[in-house]
Amino acid sequence: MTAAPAPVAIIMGSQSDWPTMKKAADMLDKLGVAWDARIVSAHRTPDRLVAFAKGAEAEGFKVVIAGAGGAAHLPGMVASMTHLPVLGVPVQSKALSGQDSLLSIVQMPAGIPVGTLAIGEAGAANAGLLAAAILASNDAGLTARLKAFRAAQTAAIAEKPE
Ligand code: RP5
Repeated sequence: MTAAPAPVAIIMGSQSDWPTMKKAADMLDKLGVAWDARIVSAHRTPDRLVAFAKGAEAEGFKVVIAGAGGAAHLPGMVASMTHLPVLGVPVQSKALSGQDSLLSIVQMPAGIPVGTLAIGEAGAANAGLLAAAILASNDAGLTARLKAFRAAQTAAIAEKPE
């Protein structure tokens, strides 16, 4: 029997983005959603970018999470070549603390959407949650796991500080 393809692609511009983007993978693991991570650079591997974006749907992906830092063209370029939902994660850059990444990703012209998350690890974790929520629209089991995650998160918050 052939295993079903992973529904979520996690792509990033550099190996150096992985510690951030792993937070998306960790969240998807918690929710029982399979993922496949790849390094795809808009600047350093443009042909790989085009091949990935044009082939993502045929590969069986349903959602793309794309993280990049600095002049972060990756999410927008991928979104221009696929109809899959693209979630952009601005990776915290050294020079401008991710403000550059955020503005590069969020300011898409009308017509090519990128769902932009917060800078850094929080954005990556939330991209995992959002990808799961997109997939959950026709997956009752995943909906239940998302609700359980929220309930556990709520239960873990103390009423008073120690
Ligand atoms: C971007 O340049 C990557 O997404 C990364 O955030 C940033 C720095 O890359 P490295 O120089 O660490 O490879 O393309």
